[in-house]
Amino acid sequence: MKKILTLILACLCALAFWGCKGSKPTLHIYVWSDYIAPESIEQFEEKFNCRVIVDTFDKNEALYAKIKGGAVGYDVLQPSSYMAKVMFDEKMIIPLDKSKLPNLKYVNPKYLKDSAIDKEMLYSVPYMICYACVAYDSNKVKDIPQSWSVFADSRFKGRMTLLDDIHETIGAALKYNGFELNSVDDAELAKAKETILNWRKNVAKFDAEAYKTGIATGEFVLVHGYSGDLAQVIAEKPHIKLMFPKEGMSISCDDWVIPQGAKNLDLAYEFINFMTSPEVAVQNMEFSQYDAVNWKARELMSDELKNMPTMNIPAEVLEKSEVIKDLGENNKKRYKLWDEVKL
Ligand code: N2P
Repeated sequence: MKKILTLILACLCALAFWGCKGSKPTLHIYVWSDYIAPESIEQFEEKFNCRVIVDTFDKNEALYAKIKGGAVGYDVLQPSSYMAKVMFDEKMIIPLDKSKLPNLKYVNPKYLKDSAIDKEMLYSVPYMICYACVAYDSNKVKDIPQSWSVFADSRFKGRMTLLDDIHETIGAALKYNGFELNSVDDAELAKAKETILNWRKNVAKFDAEAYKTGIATGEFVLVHGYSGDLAQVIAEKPHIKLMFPKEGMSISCDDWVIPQGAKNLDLAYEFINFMTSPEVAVQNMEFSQYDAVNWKARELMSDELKNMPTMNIPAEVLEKSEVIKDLGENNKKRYKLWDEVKL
């Protein structure tokens, strides 16, 4: 009996030893969907002998609520810049040690100077720029204006979607009315509400994820969506076209940040640095069709990507487009409006 017990103990010790030897550090990241090339994740895992677990979200508010609600265990997050600021102000993410991020030298300095919210990259590293625009099925949708007013067109009733995103859809309605994207003026917001209620009569739903499959399969004929995601669809289905409303669009950037309490800090820095290397950044541009905030990666783009409409937005539309900002206390006005207009 004693011998058997000794044998079992020896086996358990051996198993524990091999288990430890075989276990790899695991990096948990929480990011937007369809945004990171699977091969980048594989290359990172191989280079750093680790595993990466990728969880995805489709709204900044979902990310914020999850982390604020106490979700622990993530090492890297990917909020849009205005949400990164909120999270930093609320001490949900940490200031970055830039000595661990040598690839920051590739981040486009013009973007930092002109458009970034965190100009010094104190707590965030920019990843990709995104515009919210419109995609339509050119076989079924003809003669549309280059304007947000297309959502008022009852010809497409029930076959259009608007983004399920407070700042995007309120922003589009404000721009349509000639106001600033980040306006918190009561009269202007009231006008935007009236516009959304008018558009709402014609849209099937507010949606931030299914619109991609919806426009690709013909379920919807016209959708409000994120530029790169829409470009992913048109790369496969050339009859889907993009429309950049003449009144201007929203511009947002999604950033890498590290949450308070991240368990794998060194690996988190390695991951952000890896994703900011030009070769990996361009791999992700080609995959996601978004525009990386990386001057060197932009030089490495394929001709095919260079020619995509999302890389050639008309200058007059860009001039009227604005970066989404954090509105502080005034966000409450928008949450109230959003509750009143949501289907
Ligand atoms: C990625 C969507 C990111 C756009 N699929 C929102 N900023």
